Amino acid sequence: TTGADGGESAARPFSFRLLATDGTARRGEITTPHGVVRTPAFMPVGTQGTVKAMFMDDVRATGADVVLGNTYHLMLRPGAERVAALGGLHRFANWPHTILTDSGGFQVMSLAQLRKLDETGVTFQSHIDGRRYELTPERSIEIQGLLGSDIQMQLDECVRLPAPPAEVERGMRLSLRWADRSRRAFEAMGGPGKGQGLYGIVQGGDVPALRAESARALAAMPFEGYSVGGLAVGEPQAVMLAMIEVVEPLLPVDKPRYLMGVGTPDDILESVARGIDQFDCVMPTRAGRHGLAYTRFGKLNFRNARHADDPRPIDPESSCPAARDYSRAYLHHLVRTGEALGAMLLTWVNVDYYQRLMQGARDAIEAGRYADYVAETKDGWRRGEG
Ligand code: PRF
Repeated sequence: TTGADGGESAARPFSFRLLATDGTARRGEITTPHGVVRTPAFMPVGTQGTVKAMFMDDVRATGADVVLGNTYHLMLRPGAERVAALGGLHRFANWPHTILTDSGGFQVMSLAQLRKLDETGVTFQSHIDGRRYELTPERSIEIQGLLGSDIQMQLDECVRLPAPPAEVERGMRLSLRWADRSRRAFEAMGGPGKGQGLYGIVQGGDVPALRAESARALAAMPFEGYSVGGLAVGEPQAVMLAMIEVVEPLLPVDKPRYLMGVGTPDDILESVARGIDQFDCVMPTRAGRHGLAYTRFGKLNFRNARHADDPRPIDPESSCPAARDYSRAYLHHLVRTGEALGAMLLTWVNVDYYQRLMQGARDAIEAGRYADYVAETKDGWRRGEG
């Protein structure tokens, strides 16, 4: 059937194909009702149905195959039922390609007031108008279905680190019970029939035995993919990478793995080396709005006066107009004056750089030279512009 947004439904069910490996690094392809996602993939964050300060056409042109939306924000405003009545999130946001939604629990715990978490789910007060809401595994799946997202997440509890192991264990076990309820709800609401995918989320903090137990239990359940949650929440990078190394061999090889909320370009390169296929992070978009550019020469802070008289573009060889067609002096001026265009251009530069980074990773894995790619890329950041 063809949906209101022109997307094919059951005709193109969720699937994952592994195309090449290089050590533990993987090159693959996720197919969803709204297109093909080349992995390893970076998914720009579009919390409110917008990748902040960018046109969707430009997001697409950087090479993004999928963007992320947030259950928490969209359920509060404009409301999931309203988005559904308007034809779903793809049409609402003018993004006809793949959409992944997070389940809301993580955002409730970081943004909402008066939160109460129990076996049933989480109740909270809206940070917008103070109204009370309840988010259960079932309601989260219902909302993600109303939004029409192609890749959905189970409701989970992410325990911030450092935390006592007993607290990490409680959150991990609760997340496993919610995984089961989320799966039942997803099937009852017809998700698989619409070709959508549901991912289970591995928790277990920085405790290897809890990580392993979580990964094993989820792998025994029928999910289309597996997320690794509860990382990049205050622990050192070495701990995050060690936890990935614990869970990676326990997850099904024929399903995609998504590391939630990560990360810096360095985090991404190191995690791809350890078998992660999907990433999202506010870093490129948020940094862009704060005057920071990610480039192949490393980070550039456009608040810094050293750019004030520099007539060079960020990168004359870039295919991104924002990096190629505007002088550094002008970008510095826009950032210093707080002009909207400064945020727009630097967000574009960063989203483009992250997509170049991922394209490079995909090409290198196919060519069996991923380790060299990582070394060369890091060398570029270190060298700067010579
Ligand atoms: N769970 C969910 N979303 C998330 C996380 C998580 O643990 C993280 C942790 N880095 C980011 N986003 N549902």
